[in-house]
Amino acid sequence: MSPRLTDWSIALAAMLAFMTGIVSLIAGLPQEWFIFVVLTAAIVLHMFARAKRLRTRDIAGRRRALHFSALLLGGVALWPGQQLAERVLNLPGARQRFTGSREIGSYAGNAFPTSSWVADQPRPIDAQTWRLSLSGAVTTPRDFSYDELVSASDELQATLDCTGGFYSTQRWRGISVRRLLDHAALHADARFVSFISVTSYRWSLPLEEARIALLATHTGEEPLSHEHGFPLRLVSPGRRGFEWVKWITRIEVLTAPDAGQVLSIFTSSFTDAGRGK
Ligand SMILES: Nc1nc2c(c(=O)[nH]1)N[C@H]1C(S)=C(S)[C@@H](COP(=O)(O)O)O[C@H]1N2
Ligand SMILES: [Mo]
Repeated sequence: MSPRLTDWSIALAAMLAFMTGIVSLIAGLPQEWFIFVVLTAAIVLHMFARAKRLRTRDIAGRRRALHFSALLLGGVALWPGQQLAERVLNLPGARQRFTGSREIGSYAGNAFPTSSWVADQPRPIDAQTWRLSLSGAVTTPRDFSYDELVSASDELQATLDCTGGFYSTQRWRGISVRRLLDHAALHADARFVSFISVTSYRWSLPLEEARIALLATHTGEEPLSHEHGFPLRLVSPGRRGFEWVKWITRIEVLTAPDAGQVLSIFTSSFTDAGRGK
C-alpha cells in the first residue's frame, strides 16, 4: 500500500474517532468500542505499511539508555502528581473508579444513566401479560409471573459499571437466581445459566456465579423504569454493565458455554423486538 493511502486512512480514522466521540457526548451514546476498533485497525494498517525495522543504534549506547530511562522515570514520577492535582482541583478524574468510570446517581432509584450495547430499544413491556420462562437442563421447566418474582424480595447491593464510562451503586431488589433455580431441579450436568432478553440480547454466567446474581425488579424503592430493563434485569456483582441483561424474558440452563452470545449483543438491536416493532 502506498504511504499516501495509509496517511489518508489514518487521517480518516482519526476524524471518525473524533466524530464518534462528539456524537456520543451529545447524544449520550454508550460505547467506546467503535472508536477502539477504528483506531486499532488504523494503527495496525499503519504499522504494516510504514514500520521501519529497529536498528541497533536506535536503542544501544549510553545516551540512548539515559534518554529512555529519563522518559520512563519521568512518566512514573508525574503520575502521583497528576492524581494529586486532580483531587485538589476536583477534576472529573478524581471521582473515577479503577475501571475509569465516573460515579453517577448512586442510591437514587432510576436516576442513573441508561445505556445500550448497540441500540436495543424494545417497546415497553406489560408486566401483567409478561412471563419469565425457565428451561434448558432442568427437570421441571416452568413460567413465572411478575407478581411471583416481586414477592421474593431478595436484596443485593451492587455496582453497575458501563464501559461507556459511568458507574452507579444501587440497592437492587427482586429474586435471587439461586432461589429461582431452586424451583426447577437442575440436571447434574448443568454448568451455565443464560439470561435472554426480549430483544434476543443474551449473556450467560457459570452456574456458581449465577447463583449469587439477582434478577432485579426494583432499584432502591422504585420499580425499574423501562429504560433500565423493566420488568426484569440481571444484576451481576463484579461483572461489567454489558453483561447485566435487561428486559429478560427467558432463562436457560446450559451444559456448555454459549459461543453465540457474543454475536447476540451486536445483532439484537436489528431484530424486530430490538427495534421496538
Ligand atoms: N437487552 C439488553 N440488555 C443490556 C444492554 C442492551 O443493549 N440490551 N446493554 C447493556 C449495557 S452495555 C449496559 S452498561 C447496561 C446499562 O444498564 P442501564 O441502561 O440500566 O444503565 O445494560 C446492559 N444490558
Ligand atoms: Mo455499557
